[in-house]
This record gives sequence, structure tokens and C-alpha cells, in this order.
Amino acid sequence: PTLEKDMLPLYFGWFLAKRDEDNLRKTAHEFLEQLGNLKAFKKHLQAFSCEDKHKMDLLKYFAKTPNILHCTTKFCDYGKAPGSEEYAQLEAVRKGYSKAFTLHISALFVTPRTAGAQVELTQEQLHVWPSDAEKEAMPKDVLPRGSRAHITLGCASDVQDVQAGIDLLEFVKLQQAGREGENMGELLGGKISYYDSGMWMLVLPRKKEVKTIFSGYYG
Ligand code: ACK
Repeated sequence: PTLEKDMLPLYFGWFLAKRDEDNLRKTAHEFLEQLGNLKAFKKHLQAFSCEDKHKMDLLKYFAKTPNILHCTTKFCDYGKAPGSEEYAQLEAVRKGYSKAFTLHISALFVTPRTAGAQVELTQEQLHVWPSDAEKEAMPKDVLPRGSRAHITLGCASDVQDVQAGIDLLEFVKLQQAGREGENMGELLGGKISYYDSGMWMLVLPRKKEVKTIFSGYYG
């Protein structure tokens, strides 16, 4: 009999445990509510496309939220994406499959396109991080490995979820170039900064830990 080839998923990633997922959704909700109410935010609405700037509601703006909160490692598109097969065969991926990992969320961000959480990967977690993830999104830049790691929290209408990781890399690029953003005070006990073009980042006062399972999503 011929051996069946492994089915490749739509994507591999870390999937948040229910309790931590609910908790992060709550935090995201508070963040969007409070950011939307910030005076400085209302002053910098040009980049956001909304009909009535006075009724700007970030929760409605980012109405498209993921069904399962997760941090994508490799988008495989069931094997159609380049490098999928090689990725699935990595020893770290095979060993880590269905295992528990604790992720560390260091910041939350908002752009006119997406809302997301920045994830800081540990050395162990970097072993299941594809070596070309950053290059693939930003071919012209040299960005630290793992800097695309994120959890998408919401997308504006007509925006694809893949955009959240690209938006995060945009922040990292600015920070690498020495731009720290303009300090706009405190939110949820952390520092909120503005980076032009409707880009906001909240550095959490302490990293938020979330329990996850590393697995594949087949859809
Ligand atoms: O929010 P995300 O990280 O962005 O999780 C979803 C998941 O795969 C299912 O769509 C991500 N995704 C989609 N297309 C790509 C891509 N070309 N490269 C990397 N991640 C992708 C999307």
C-alpha cells in the first residue's frame, strides 16, 4: 500500500486556550474603547476612513474579528504556499505539534487597517518560526527574526487578516530606525505612542502571558 502524504493545513500557529482567549478579547475591547476616547486620538483621525468622524467607534471599525485568536507561524494554504512542505518537516515543528506553549504579549497596536497584539518569541519558540517570515513580507528590509509574530485582533472592512503582521513590521521598521513614536500618555497602565499615519502602539506595563497549543488549522 502507498503511504499517504501528510495533509498540510491552511496555516500552522499557536492557538490560545479558551480562558486566555476570552481574557485577551476583553483587553482588546478595553484598549479600543479607551483609545477611541483619547483626545489625542480624535485629533489624528485623518488616516482612518469613516463617514462621521464624530461617531468614530473603533469596536465597530474593527468589526471583523478572528474566529480563533492565534499567532500564525507558517501560512501553508494547504501546501500551495512556497516552503510549506519543508516547514512541516522541520524537527522542531513535528516535535512541537500539539504541545503547549506560553506566549508573551508585549504591546497592542492599531493602524487604519488592523488591530493586533505584538508577541515576543522565546528562543524555543523561534525554532518553529519560519526563517523567511519577515523577508517574505518586507523583502527590502532586514528585520529581527520573529518580529512579525502577532495575534490579529481585528480588521477594518475590506482588509485581509494577513495585514496585521505587515502592519506590525511597519512599527518595528520605524523603531529600528530610531523612531520611538510620540508619547500620548497612559492607557491601561501602559505607555501609548503615536507614529504618524494613524499608527498607535500601547506598550503593556507587564507582558501578558497566554497559554496556547501549537497546531495546524485546516478550516
Ligand atoms: O491573522 P493572521 O496571522 O493572518 O492569521 C491568518 C491566517 O493566516 C489564516 O488566514 C494568515 N495569513 C494569510 N495569508 C498569509 C500570508 N500570505 N502570509 C502569512 N500569513 C498569512 C492570516
